Amino acid sequence: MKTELRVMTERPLNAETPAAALHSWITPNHVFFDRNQGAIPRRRIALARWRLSVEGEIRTPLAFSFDDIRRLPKAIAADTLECSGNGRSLLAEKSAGNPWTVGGVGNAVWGGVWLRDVLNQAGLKPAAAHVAFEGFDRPSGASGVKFIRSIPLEKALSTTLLAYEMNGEPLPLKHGYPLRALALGWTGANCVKWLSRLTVMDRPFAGFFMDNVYRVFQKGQDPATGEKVTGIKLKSIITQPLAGETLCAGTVVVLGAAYAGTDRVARVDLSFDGGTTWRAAQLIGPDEPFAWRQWQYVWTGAGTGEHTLMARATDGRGRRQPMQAAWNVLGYGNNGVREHAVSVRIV
Ligand SMILES: Nc1nc2c(c(=O)[nH]1)N[C@H]1C(S)=C(S)[C@@H](COP(=O)(O)O)O[C@H]1N2
Ligand SMILES: [Mo]
Repeated sequence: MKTELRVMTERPLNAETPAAALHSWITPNHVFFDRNQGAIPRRRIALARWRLSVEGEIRTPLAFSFDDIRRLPKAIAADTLECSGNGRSLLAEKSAGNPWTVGGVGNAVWGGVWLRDVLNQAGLKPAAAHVAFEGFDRPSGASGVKFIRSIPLEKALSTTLLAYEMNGEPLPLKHGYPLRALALGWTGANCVKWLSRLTVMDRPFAGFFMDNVYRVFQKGQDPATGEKVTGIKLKSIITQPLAGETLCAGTVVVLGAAYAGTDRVARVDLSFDGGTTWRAAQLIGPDEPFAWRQWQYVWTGAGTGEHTLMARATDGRGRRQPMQAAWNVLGYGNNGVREHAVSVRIV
């Protein structure tokens, strides 16, 4: 079984989790996908040197030491993190960017503090409306544009975590040591790693990583007018059997995971006939907000031949995963049922 990351680019490091390592509810840290716009810091910063500065539309500018952060009430949250471009290479029409298949996603239990506890210490001014996050990773390329991203204050004050632990371990260097943001249920781009500065603003941060990318737009459209990528889209993936596997006729256990960003997964249905008929899968395992839900279906009487397995999720509001994803220039949010179908041979 292949359980090593599939590296797409080395510099910066972009690598996806193999489908075979997406079986468990918790994605182990060593196979968790890597997505970087710039260089991963070479070594762990000394905690004594690290500071998180809080600036902007606040009453008291503050610089938190790591101990200051640790002294705040501890928060624990499960969160399935997905890169906005995950699934891009499975789209029927090509789009630019890293060729993710299914593995630009993972689930972890994160430990840290609520962002609201940090912001409340600084005291918000009435004009506060957005929070910008800046990391200390070195930007790549000659342009030297830093990965700075902002989220609306409402999200920042409700369900945004600043995490220093990932699955019970100190946050690994690659994943943002010592502290990263996690806008729970939102795509990875909203979860800045290696945090060094928070700036409270009266408007969204303007810059390359806000206005040129992480926007859903069509050919000929100005990217800045496209919708911002925020919540992770409703989606279901099949983790067993794997695409291209040869299986024995009889009973086949089909396993997968489904996720809905800030929503809950209400059901998952499977089709073995191209979407004509659907059969309900059983939801199994932990049921936590913002985290994926595992499911299984025991397929009895699987006959010989080529079969295509499709999984379709429905969220808590009754909305169904689309049969085909809505295309956009940068290939964000591919959650199509057909694009994620798995073909196997039964002998
Ligand atoms: N500082 C910083 N934070 C970042 C990035 C980055 O390049 N620099 N990449 C973002 C993107 S696009 C994603 S998908 C997630 C990936 O997190 P991971 O590498 O821990 O899986 O981190 C986000 N946070
Ligand atoms: Mo991403």
